[in-house]
Amino acid sequence: MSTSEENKKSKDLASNTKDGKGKTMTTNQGVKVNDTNNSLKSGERGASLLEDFILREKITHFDHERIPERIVHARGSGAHGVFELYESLEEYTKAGIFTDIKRKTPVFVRFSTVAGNKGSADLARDVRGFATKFYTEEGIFDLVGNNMPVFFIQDAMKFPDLIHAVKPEPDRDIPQAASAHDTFYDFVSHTTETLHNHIWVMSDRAIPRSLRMMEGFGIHTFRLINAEGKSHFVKFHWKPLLGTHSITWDEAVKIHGADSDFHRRDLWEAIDSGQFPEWELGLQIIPEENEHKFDFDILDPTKLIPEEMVPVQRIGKMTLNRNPDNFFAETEQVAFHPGHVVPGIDFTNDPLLQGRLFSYTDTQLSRLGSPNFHEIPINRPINETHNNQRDAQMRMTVDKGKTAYFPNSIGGGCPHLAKMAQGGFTSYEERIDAKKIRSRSSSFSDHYSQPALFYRSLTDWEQEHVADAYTFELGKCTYDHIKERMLYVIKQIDKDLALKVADGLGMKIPSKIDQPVNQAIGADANIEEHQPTPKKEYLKKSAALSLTHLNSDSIATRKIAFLVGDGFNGAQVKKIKEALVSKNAVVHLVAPHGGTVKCDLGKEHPVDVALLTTESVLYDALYIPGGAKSIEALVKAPKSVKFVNETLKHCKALAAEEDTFKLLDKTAISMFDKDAAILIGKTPKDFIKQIAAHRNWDRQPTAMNIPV
Ligand code: HDE
Repeated sequence: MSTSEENKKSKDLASNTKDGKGKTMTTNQGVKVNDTNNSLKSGERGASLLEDFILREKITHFDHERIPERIVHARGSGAHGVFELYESLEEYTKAGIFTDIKRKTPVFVRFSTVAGNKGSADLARDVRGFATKFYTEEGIFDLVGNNMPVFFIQDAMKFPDLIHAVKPEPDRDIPQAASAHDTFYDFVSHTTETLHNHIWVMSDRAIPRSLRMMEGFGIHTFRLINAEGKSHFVKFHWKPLLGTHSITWDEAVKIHGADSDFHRRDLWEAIDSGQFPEWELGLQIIPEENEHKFDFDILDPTKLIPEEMVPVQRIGKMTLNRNPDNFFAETEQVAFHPGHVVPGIDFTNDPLLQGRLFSYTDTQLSRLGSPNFHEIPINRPINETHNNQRDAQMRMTVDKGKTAYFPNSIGGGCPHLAKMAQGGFTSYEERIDAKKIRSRSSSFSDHYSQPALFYRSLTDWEQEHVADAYTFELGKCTYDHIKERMLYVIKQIDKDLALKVADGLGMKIPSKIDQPVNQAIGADANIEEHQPTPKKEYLKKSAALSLTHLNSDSIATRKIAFLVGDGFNGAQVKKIKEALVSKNAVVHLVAPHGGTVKCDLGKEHPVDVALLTTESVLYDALYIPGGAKSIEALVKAPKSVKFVNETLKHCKALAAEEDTFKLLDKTAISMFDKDAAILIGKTPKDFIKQIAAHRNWDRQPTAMNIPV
């Protein structure tokens, strides 16, 4: 297929784009403009005149440039791409994207943080949104998921409470994009269903290395419906081909200052340089008859189905291959909706999903201002749409003809209905025979087993990070009774974890607390009956939950800093750089000054970034070439010692040549004699292996003591 044919496959916005190249400036009414710099005045130093329609049009448009940001997931980054299927899933679904292996389905993905506003920093400790719009031939399918497999709450009714608790406190509007404050922990400690998602947020999953290196999950159990109308339950997973990687909290805090657009920039630069991020779509498929065979309720969105119980089948690949042309038109105006499904995909009764099916249309009405939001280019399906809906604000379509009703004879009965065999959507005929109640199923009452399973499945260093995160977050709370309640509920998950956090807070774990922990119940409900049930251990560990099992051999797009001064060893730099670049890593020459640096061969090399304007936390690994003059220059640049020490502290790979010890002796390197990720005078192969390993976590207990 030619490149132009390929491009046609991605969502085509061409008819709506313009760039003004070579064109004359006009008003929005098409009048040519001959001055856009001066308003019309009554004399050179006179008052401006109301008749200046050019000024008024320009200012009015400007005044209305912003639309309300999303109440949640306001900060986002998007990209276009394509989804390709490996094998037909005809047995389970009739959806074309999951049965036609010849198709290349265009997609648009928007990643986001949840709590912060549109201008907040990328590295907040938070859940990440992972929303995918599939422009299928049968209509739009939106998979609006997160980078964690479970959610905070079980019923949509609690969503405003959760979000009000985590957002900045309303009297002072702080803290921005941070859960570390009283109102959030007041809520969490009273609402134990939150504890599973919460412990994921305390883990390194909440501070990803890159949007390209995180998993995605549809969270809810959905249904797949085949041509015979048979249903299977399904959970959706995105598995990144670059592996799943995170950073440390110390780096996150520093990246906030060094580059608050770290994730957005990383996604843009990777796509721009042709290093297209890829994910495989995985499905966990559960036959209808197995619905009640688990130790938990598969309709409960605070539960995951361990991969050891139902394996994830990888069924296709998504490649993000094009940056948006315009952030506002695409990333900001894109409107996702879990209710956008196509024949072959259907809902379950998960009470969180059911509430979402209402919320997402409602939110678009307030954000995008009209029920015609589907006409905005990024939201338009690629197939034709016809119905009798008409008018409303900002209608773009010019509907022809007399009839806007059904049934009709004047319009020839059109648009006519589609039978199921012609692809008409019919809902799965689930049997319902029930009383109308406002309550929570007791099958949703196990709030401790899965947070405990998650914690048990982590390695020592991951558990250490979780304990540190709880201690940091609770340390920011000011009410002792909230911290005590939290210590009490953490103890129900894992006693050792609670002891570590209590130790860090300088507090004791209370043996009992005044009020019941689960208060997500009605006023007339029996409080005792709704307390979380005792923890169960139906699985010792789930390997898939630890980051150590989600690695990849690739070092593509990893950023490696080469610390150099004038006189560096040119041959060494050439050799290591070539080896890294051949594996698609990105190399930056970091020098004590900007401009160019001269190597020992007398050649000038452009400096990618001066030490003063960068930080080690923006890189994945460090290489220091030899060259006596270069090392002397680096010794004189005080920030280079900090650069090395931080690389060590964050357990990253560090390769240096034998003659760099004048610099290395000033750093903390001697603390790490047997560190596998410190390579002195070794081959590029060893370095590449260490970069691919992401971090040498064995270093962590010592690294914590490096004072940077
Ligand atoms: Fe959302 N959510 N949500 N959410 N959500 C929105 O829709 C809502 C939930 C998720 O990049 C809003 O268009 C309710 C779960 C993502 O544009 C809003 C409930 C999951 C995005 C909304 C939930 C998500 C949103 C705000 C509880 C993971 C960003 C703007 C019933 C499966 C999509 C918008 C994008 C956005 C409501 C729970 C993921 C207000 C009421 C569970 C990734 O409609």
